[in-house]
Amino acid sequence: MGNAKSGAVSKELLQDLKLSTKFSEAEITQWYDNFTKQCPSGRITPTEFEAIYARFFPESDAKSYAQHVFRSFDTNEDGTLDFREYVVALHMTSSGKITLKLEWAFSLFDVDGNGYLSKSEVCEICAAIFKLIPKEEVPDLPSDENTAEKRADKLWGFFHKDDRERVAEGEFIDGIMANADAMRLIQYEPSKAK
Ligand SMILES: [Ca+2]
Ligand SMILES: [Ca+2]
Repeated sequence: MGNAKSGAVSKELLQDLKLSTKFSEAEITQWYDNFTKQCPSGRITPTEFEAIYARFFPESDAKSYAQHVFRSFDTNEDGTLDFREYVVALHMTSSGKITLKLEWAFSLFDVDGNGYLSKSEVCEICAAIFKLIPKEEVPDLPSDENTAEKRADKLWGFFHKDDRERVAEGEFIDGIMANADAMRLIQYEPSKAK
């Protein structure tokens, strides 16, 4: 019954996603239904993705952040997000496991994808994150975090590296885990969520 539905998620993909994300079959099927409803083409474009972020951050400029997040999720680098990439993204960002979130954060900061972070990459992502912060919240920020440059300097300081050195994934994760301030600087969550 109902097995004639052409839009169902394939067995192979279901199996693959169950293994790589630990989500249940029911959860994956539910997301697939939502995904195909909201995205009949089966692929999310960068423009659609930016629109989602614009809705989520109505009082700020989320465009460059959305572009970086999109890049970090588009693991096969074909310029769109398919259902598999979407579910893996959900898995990484919604997981309660901090190391998993930080692995994703590392890929977000690793703009050129070479497996290391440079100071300029940290500056670039800190600038994108800073643009997420609504202007009226900026005066309330600590004085060493109230510009994108200061935030990048502070964050870089947690890795104990020279400006010309680079940070490997393990060093990034250790540096963030050891400092609550660092954890705050690599993200921005709207405070007025409710
Ligand atoms: Ca893709
Ligand atoms: Ca890099």
